[in-house]
Amino acid sequence: MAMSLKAQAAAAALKEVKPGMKLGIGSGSTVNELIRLLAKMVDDGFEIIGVPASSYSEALCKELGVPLTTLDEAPVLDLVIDGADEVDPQLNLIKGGGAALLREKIIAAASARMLVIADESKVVDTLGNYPLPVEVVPFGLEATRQMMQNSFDAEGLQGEMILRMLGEEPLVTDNGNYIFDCHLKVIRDPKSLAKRLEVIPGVVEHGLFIDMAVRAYVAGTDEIRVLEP
Ligand code: DER
Repeated sequence: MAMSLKAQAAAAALKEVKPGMKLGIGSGSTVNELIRLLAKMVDDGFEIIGVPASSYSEALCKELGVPLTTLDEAPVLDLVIDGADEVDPQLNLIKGGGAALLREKIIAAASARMLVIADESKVVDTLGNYPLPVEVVPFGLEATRQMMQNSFDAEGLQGEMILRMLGEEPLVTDNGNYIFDCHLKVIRDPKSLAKRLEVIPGVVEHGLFIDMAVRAYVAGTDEIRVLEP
């Protein structure tokens, strides 16, 4: 059976994984394909140790036998491979669709290199059509919302902020926080917006990954493209 686009992108990125590497493993459905392929390599004797970026990735790695450690045991990683919700030409990303953005960014920052794996639907000219996830502390939520709105206004951005729900309750991340999904449509200056969000006390982290990814493996219907900034 032909490999899915996500699996093809994952297989291409896995060529950069060398035996004995400490590998950051992101989160999401494309990363799940990576984990499945990685588990087959481990079954064939490939030596690797992974640090998962979400409880979902951790559970799948454990289920399939991918050896794991923690960032406390391995604070410097050789490589991280992760998905994205949007990828622009500079390889700036929007991430967080799966609510794992804080751990994903911590692991990406601890990794020497970050690779992105995605199908071609994620590639955009300008970030923002995908709602920007922002992880916030539950305390003072409405004050934080107002400060975020001020940041958007200062950037000339319009957009609704929607508290991400899980059923009837706000979704709680692996770190005990909430997420606002910000429907900004077009983010002309992601770096500037990132800086404005980072100074808001109630903002824990945002889903703009700026100047972090060094290569993206993008699976299209008839080819794998390798994008670099
Ligand atoms: O939530 C995340 O950051 C995921 O990596 C997301 O950006 C990609 O998820 P997908 O591979 O399921 O599309």
